[in-house]
Amino acid sequence: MTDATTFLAAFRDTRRPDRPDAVRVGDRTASWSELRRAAAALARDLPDDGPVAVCAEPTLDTVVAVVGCLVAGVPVVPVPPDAGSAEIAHVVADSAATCWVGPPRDGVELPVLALPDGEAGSDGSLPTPAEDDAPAIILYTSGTTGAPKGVVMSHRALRTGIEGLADAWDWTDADVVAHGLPLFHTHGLVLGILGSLHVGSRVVHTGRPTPAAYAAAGGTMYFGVPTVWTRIARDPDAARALAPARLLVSGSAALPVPVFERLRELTGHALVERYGMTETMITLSTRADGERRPGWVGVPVTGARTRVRGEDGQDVPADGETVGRLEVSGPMLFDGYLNLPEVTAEVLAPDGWFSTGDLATKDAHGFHRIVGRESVDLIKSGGYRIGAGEIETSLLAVPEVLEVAVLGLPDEDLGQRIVAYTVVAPGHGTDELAARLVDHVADDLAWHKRPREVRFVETLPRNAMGKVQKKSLLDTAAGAGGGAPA
Ligand code: MLC
Ligand code: AMP
Repeated sequence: MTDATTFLAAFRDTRRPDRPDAVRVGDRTASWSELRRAAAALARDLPDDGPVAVCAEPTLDTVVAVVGCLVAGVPVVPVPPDAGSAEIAHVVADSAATCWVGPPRDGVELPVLALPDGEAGSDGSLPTPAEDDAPAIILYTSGTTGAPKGVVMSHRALRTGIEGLADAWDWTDADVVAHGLPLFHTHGLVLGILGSLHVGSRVVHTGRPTPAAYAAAGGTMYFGVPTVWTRIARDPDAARALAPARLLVSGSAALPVPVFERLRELTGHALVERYGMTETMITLSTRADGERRPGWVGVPVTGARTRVRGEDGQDVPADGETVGRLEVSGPMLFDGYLNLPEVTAEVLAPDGWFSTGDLATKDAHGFHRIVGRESVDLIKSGGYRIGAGEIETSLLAVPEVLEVAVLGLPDEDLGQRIVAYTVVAPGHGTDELAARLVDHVADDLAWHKRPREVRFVETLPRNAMGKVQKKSLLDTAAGAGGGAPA
């Protein structure tokens, strides 16, 4: 079956002419037929009794592994290649993964499944597609507290999410998608790679998302997080090289208005900004054929619905100013957090409305602006979602650390940078300890979750109940030139 209601429809459709350079990752390229044969060969070898963990390095092998799982109907768990010991142990245990694809890792006891040598013995015939509602992928993402949660996305959620974007962006098989984002999150993996295989566009993964690599990628559609766009805006030659593209798209965090304006000057493009979450795919976007308004993330994509609710549980006026809690619904939403039905029930109502935790406003034309997050404990740094709680837990395991409060302070490059306010015994607050704390988080959780700064303080501000007053720390940081969060 290769009809359009199957995820990865274009890639599955053997009637389409082959594309010799369908997927490029770094310096390796695969045609659709090569990828089909490699994925089919892997699918044949996969266990059918549980999720498969894939070490999601930015390589063509990762693409083969993920696509092999999807066509086999076996849920895939992309694991950040920089994941530290505690994080990797959690993801492997929580997902109940039955095998591991990728370079062996210390502490991972699972059987390692090697990718088949070449496309050995495979004619590229893909297995019968999984049911639309079957789980396709489990993406681990941070909450305000605790270890990352497994977000279960069905084939239907991925397919309808991509179809909404194809409509919003006029995304077709004539496009070449270019990006250099990680292959363990929605943005880089699901949209960039799998989205291209569904729509039929070529995709070029640039390795690291440097301005020079974007300039050389020859894309018609570029995907980037705001940090990537900020760096391109500071490199006028690289930015000008993007002028021939059709669409430049920003998402995963707020795009600063000055960056939008600077890129308009340099590239002639008003960036498309879109809003999404791991749990929801992309639900809001400005459109290829519509208004692009700096600081605003546009209108619901096809299939998605939104509402902005006030304290009283009612819709706030659609006046473009009144702020409320953003809720979304649609077929692109997740099924729930793995093993966490109660946590799921707190955010996903039985009628399908999901509480995003973001604060937003909507205008009379249905345009949305994201104003911020309800909780200061969810940090967005370089487009990565990081929970303050998981970093605090990790740091408290270091014997010298008596108390700690982690905050996201405004940062021109990363949007927010992770700062750990740390109380240690007198005399222990040295540069050596600060460096050791940063390394500890990188080794325990992930390189991209490491604090960028450790500030030693004598005490943390607490209220009468003993709860740390993070807003007060933010205000003090702003007064000291650290800036208030946007
Ligand atoms: C990188 N470095 C490492 C390392 N990784 N060193 C040791 N160990 C590791 N594991 C080094 C690099 O070589 C480099 O050194 C330096 O660290 C900085 O590297 P960088 O790649 O520039 O990283 P950094 O500045 O930290 O990150 C910026 C960034 C990154 C934008 C590249 O934050 C990023 O990839 N963000 C994307 C996050 C994302 O995809 N979010 C989507 C979530 S899904 P040197 O010496 O070479 O400079 C979602 C849904 C939606 O949100 O709406 O899309
Ligand atoms: P993640 O689960 O990593 O996708 O993170 C989702 C969060 O990223 C959302 O809840 C928002 O806080 C933030 N986000 C994503 N896109 C945007 C955007 N265009 N503008 C502002 N915030 C965004």
